[in-house]
This record gives sequence, structure tokens and C-alpha cells, in this order.
Amino acid sequence: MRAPAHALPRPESFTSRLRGPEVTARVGLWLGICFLIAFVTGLYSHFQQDMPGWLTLPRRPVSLYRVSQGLHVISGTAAVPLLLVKLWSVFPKLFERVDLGNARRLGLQLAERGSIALLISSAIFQLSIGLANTTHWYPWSFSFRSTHYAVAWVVIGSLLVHIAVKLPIIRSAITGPVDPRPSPEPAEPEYADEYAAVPMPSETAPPAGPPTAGLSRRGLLRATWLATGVVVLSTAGATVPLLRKVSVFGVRSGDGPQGVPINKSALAARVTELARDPNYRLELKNGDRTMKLSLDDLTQLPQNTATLPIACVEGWSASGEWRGVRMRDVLSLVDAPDDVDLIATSLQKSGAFRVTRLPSQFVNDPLTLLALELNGEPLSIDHGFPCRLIAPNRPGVLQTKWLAKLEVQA
Ligand SMILES: Nc1nc2c(c(=O)[nH]1)N[C@H]1C(S)=C(S)[C@@H](COP(=O)(O)O)O[C@H]1N2
Ligand SMILES: [Mo]
Repeated sequence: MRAPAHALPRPESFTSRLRGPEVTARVGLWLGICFLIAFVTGLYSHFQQDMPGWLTLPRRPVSLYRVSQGLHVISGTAAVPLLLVKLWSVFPKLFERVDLGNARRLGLQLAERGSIALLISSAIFQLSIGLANTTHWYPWSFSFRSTHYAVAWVVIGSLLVHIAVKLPIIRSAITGPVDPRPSPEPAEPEYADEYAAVPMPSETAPPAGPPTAGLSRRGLLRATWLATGVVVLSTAGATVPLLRKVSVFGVRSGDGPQGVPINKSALAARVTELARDPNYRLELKNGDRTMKLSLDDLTQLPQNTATLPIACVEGWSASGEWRGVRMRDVLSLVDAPDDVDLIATSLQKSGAFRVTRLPSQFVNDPLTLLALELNGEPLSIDHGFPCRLIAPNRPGVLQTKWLAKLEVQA
């Protein structure tokens, strides 16, 4: 038996007057802006963590990474409600029949659908793993950063193709009125021979009806902007101190020992015993020259203060007043030359962030400290006791805690 013809809906089955390119294009414009901000700030964050040799990133302002990564997570979060509304507004197009009779038309339809399928699936994937990351949830086994970076190019590439293809529709939809004017006669659809000239159902005039009945498109757009605003305000407090009180869903909104949130606790990193060991020694190494310093030795060295943020890639950040020994002064103890990079290793036995490479420009920066204190007290065990690395304008993942060894890179 043949399936009844109405088994699948047709685009015409969806009769909401709220759908239309006027809505899709306006929401799409803001979604595009969010994707662009997330892409640019994402590239910056990626290069911060994987600095190519030809690139020198600035060390000032010290909060540049904090602002840029805050924007990255805020724009990505704002994109979620925008993407949902945009997908809803074009949903009926999913049920458009492909024209199997005309090879050229079929080719064009498949190319269009393929590129949109790529855009939608990569965008949903990208926002989903990004959102999971902001909540410190990694329910997958692939490397987050390299995957998020690779998919970003797919999203931005297919987005540019999409915008180029839709530009004529976008332009007329955005410059025209949002809500249809009331028209006495239902508009007759026009058909032409060429595929390109056939208006897509939602690109034709919307079904006429009194615009005052129910929610207007303008109302739908207002609700969309409001929802996006609420989503941003309820999460951005993780990085914007002024919003901490209203950000009920903010992850680690400013709480933590010594007024700074923590990412990984000493317990989780399994370093508590080693870090509290009275025989703890920090090992310095420059080629054959080695030196071992106790916490007492470190406190005897000249101390300096620096106000620097911890800015986690996951989107939270907080500023702290750090006190400790300038990294440059520490390395001078083993006669390290001026232009060397440093490898800093943690007491932690395993984990992605136990080792970091500090390029020489950061080693020599007077604000880069081997920190012993935070906000007027000795470092708490969770912030990296007995000592940690803190450098200006770097992602949190590179601010290694519970240091065991500082080694000049050969
Ligand atoms: N050894 C070690 N250092 C580490 C980490 C870690 O897991 N192990 N996490 C890093 C991350 S992701 C961040 S955001 C900062 C957070 O520092 P805090 O916990 O003192 O706020 O520490 C960094 N230093
Ligand atoms: Mo982090």
C-alpha cells in the first residue's frame, strides 16, 4: 500500500504568519554578529595556547585575554536562543520536495541543502560542545580545543557561503517592514520557469490576515531579543563582576578560596601530600646548573606584587593581587640568559595542564611572578600552594599551579 500523500507535511502545512524572511534575516543578522565575535576571539584564544613561531602576542593590557574570552563565551551563549528561533523560522523548508525531474534544478537544490545542512549541523555541534565546556562538562573523548578550532572554520566557511547565496533575500527582507501590511486579497503565488526565480514558500508574501491578531512578528523579535538578553545576563557574571548578583546560572561566579574561583582542586589533581610536604623543594634547571629551593628560600628572595586576572577558557575570570618573586629574578639564580623560554612543570603527575612553556617575552615581563601569596595571604592549597606561575594576559590553563620544576628550554 502507498503511504498517504499527507504522511509528511508540506511547507504550506505550516501556516504561522510569524515565519518569513523578514524575521529570519533579522535574527540571522544578530546570529552572524555573534558567530563573528566568537570566531575572532576564538582564534585569539587558540593562538594564545598554541602560539605559532611567527606570532608574538601582546602582554598588555593585562586583561585583554579576560575580555576577549569573556566575549567569546558571551557571544556563543547568546547565539543559542538566536539559533533556535532562526531554525524555527525556516523549519518548513525542510519539507520542500526535491525536483527529481529537472537535473539542473535538482543539482541546485541539493547544493543548497547540502551547504545548509553543513552549516546547521556544524553550528549546533559547535555551540553544544562550547556550552558544555563553559559548565566544565566534557562528555567526550576527543580533544576539545582542536575540535572546536577545526569546526569553527567549517561554521564560518559555510556561513559565508550561506550569506553570499542569500544576500538578495537578506537585503530586501531587512530593508522592508517586519510585519505584513493587511491585504484584502490573498496573494497569488507566481511561478516561473527558472529554479532561481521560483520564490521559496517562506519567501513569498505571507498569508494575509489581520496583523493585530495574536503575536506580531515585531513581538516575536522583541521576545527573541529579551530571551537573548536574559540568557546573557544570567551567565555573564562569571566574568563580569557587576553582573554577579543577577547571574543565577553563572558558573563559579566569583566564589572560591581567597576570593578567586578554582578550576581544579588540589584533591582532584592529587597533589595535596606533595604540596604540603615540609621537604618540598622547587627545582631550577639551566642546562647543567641546577638548584633546589625550599619555600623558606623563596620567601627570602625580593618580593613583588602584581594585580592580574585568572581568565579561564571556560569563560569565568577574576582578578587577584598576587605577591611573589619575579620569574626573571628566579631564573637569574641559575644564570639563565635573557632570551630563553621556560618550561614549568607541576607536582601533578598527570593531566593536560601540568606543564606549560612560557615564551621569553613573558619570562622577562616584570609582572610575571612565581606567586607565593594571593590577596594578602599565602596561596591556598587549591590556588597552587606552595607556588604557582602567574603571567599577564595569558589564558588560565597556562597559569600552572603547584610548581615542582622550572627549566630553561635548551
Ligand atoms: N597544575 C595545574 N595547574 C593548573 C590547572 C591544572 O589543572 N593543573 N588548571 C589551570 C586552569 S584551567 C585554570 S583556569 C587555572 C585556575 O587557577 P585557580 O584554580 O587558582 O583559579 O589554573 C590553571 N593551572
Ligand atoms: Mo581554565
